[in-house]
Amino acid sequence: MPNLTLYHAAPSRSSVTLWMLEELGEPYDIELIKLSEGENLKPDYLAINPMGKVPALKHGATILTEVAAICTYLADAFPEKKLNLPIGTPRRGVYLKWLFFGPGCLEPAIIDRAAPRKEEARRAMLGYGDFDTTINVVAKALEQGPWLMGEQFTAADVVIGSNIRWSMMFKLIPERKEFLDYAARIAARPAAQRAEAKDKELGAAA
Ligand SMILES: N[C@@H](CCC(=O)N[C@@H](CS)C(=O)NCC(=O)O)C(=O)O
Repeated sequence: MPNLTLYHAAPSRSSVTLWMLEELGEPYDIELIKLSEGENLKPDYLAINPMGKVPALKHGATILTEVAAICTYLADAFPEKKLNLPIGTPRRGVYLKWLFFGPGCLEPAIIDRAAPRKEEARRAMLGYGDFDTTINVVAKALEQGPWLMGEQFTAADVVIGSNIRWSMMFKLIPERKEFLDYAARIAARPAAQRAEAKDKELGAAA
């Protein structure tokens, strides 16, 4: 029986962790949570994630939540898969920066742009500052490529790459060459294709 179980709704933010698991290539189980039926708010699931959100990951006796934390954790737990920059690697700091930049800056910048607040917050109050700066910072980091950390594809690309992909799909970010090329490179990855196909199948069955 696989030691890894993903609590997942297809498609949703947990699809990012599904992709990460496919990149990892370790066996895993999926426990589907039907958001439309409020299964995420039932006591059984709240015992797993009291936030009532997917994803959650069970690894042995460890349960953790939050997309970027799960991706960071998996990359570190299976270092032989080379999806992390291990402790002691000088550029691990930059790698961690991108893992935190996803949920801390890029995602909130995109969501705030898509669903603006009635009263705009001051730039200094927002962790991401402003949308244009955030987008420019990511575009600059992708200028050289192929991946955020250069030649090595890492968990940071799963986190940031997922944000870029869905926000391009919904036309929430500018169609810059850096993003188009990055999204095309991601789309060509067999693990991303497997995760997408699995999600379609699970979504259709639900
Ligand atoms: N900060 C969380 C966000 C997770 C999240 O918002 N998940 C959505 C699916 S896209 C969810 O579970 N929504 C159900 C609900 O809020 O009722 C993470 O990064 O894992």
